[in-house]
Amino acid sequence: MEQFDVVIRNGTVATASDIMQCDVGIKDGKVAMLGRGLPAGKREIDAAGKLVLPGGVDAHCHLDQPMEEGLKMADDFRSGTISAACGGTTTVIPFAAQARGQSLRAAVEDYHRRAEGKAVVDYAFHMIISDPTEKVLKEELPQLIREGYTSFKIYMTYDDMKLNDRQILDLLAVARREGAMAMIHAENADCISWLTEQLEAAGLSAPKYHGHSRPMLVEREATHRAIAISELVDVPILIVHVSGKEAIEQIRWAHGHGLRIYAETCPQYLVLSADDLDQDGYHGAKCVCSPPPRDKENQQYVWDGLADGLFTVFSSDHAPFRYEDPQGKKPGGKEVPFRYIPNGTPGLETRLPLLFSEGVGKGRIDLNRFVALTATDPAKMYGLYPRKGTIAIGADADIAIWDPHKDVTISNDLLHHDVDYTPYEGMQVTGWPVTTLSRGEVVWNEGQFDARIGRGEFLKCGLPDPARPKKR
Ligand code: DUC
Ligand code: ZN
Ligand code: ZN
Repeated sequence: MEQFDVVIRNGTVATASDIMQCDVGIKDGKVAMLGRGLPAGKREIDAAGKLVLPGGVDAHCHLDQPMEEGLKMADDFRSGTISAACGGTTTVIPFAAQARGQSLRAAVEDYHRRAEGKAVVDYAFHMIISDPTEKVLKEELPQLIREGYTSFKIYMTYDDMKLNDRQILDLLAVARREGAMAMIHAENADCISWLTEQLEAAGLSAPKYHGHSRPMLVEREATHRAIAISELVDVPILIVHVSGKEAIEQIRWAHGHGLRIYAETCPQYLVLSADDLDQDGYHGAKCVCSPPPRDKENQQYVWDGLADGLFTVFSSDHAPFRYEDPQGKKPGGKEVPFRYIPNGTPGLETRLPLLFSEGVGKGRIDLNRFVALTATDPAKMYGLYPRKGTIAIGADADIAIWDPHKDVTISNDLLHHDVDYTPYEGMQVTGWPVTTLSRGEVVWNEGQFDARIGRGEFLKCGLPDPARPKKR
């Protein structure tokens, strides 16, 4: 009888720290052995000429998140996780969002119902807290953290989500006491609403003015305020979707002062720019997301931060709204002023190929850094390591096998999400995941997705080591 269920043979295995020519033996969904000339498996995969990488951990994506009246996300856990798997991602962490007036536990329970029976890869939840009542702060949040929901997002903008500084202080104090990771969307809400009114009064409401309503300054100010609040409470935070220079400068300042401030960025801040919001007609709506894409100089700052360790996490921030959809980018079937365009771009399936091609392929980051940013470090940030995010004995056999030379012209027809466009249409990339294994099961191979819908398992997260306070 074969010792292994699967053996991946002759590939180049890379982790966040090592690169080795070896075979990977998989048994019962786990990596069981690394070595040369392993005995036969029930299934043999020849990875000669290929890269064998940990499956991606996409630690920031939005799937089937309840929206305000009239809007709907295009991807649920089924289409979203299929798209993830076909793009080499084997773990997703979307958001259980609390509506104002809703109990946090009810939001989490509702989100479980949305995921169960649908996910094809494993998933954990972050929470979004929009209503930090006494009950949430004293009972629900501490209890949920202890049950394996060990991270939550705080919004500093959006009328239905934003928290004031006092509320953020209260939540960070809970994060500190319980050991959770707080993620912060840092944009100054009042500046945005004031600028939006000024623009509208001047008749400037086309999609491109979304960018004008959220200049870098509003992100810089909120980033600095979030850093100061984190310093006061003495608890690490993670700033999500950082878009450019001025926010990066604040984070560098914090690092220079010995503060534990982590940062995430996303593909849209590397390869999209304000020009993409300024497409003919209303097409710029496809690239409306917050913070907005900036310019070439800002892109370079983001690249520098990816290369030199300023950023810890590279996520998609997949926020899927169809373009031709009355519940999507054209609410009510109309081309609306920018303030009513739902924010977000799709990108679960293109996250890894874009960073691989533009980053590793063009010599901006090396392969180990690519693995760290896309798999290992997100798993560490959110308490999933070492089960997820690496190739090591005993880890889940979540693996993406890459053809590093495969040339692909990105087209929405190739992708598996339920969105009717990709912002990256027509982009040429080199390198694509050709086979994806989730817990040792081949779910994507040579252009075919094949796995039982609902096979994805919920992951309870441990307390993340990086969330420990400095105790200064
Ligand atoms: N923030 C997100 O994290 N995702 C989509 C839109 C937003 O503002
Ligand atoms: Zn956000
Ligand atoms: Zn998001």
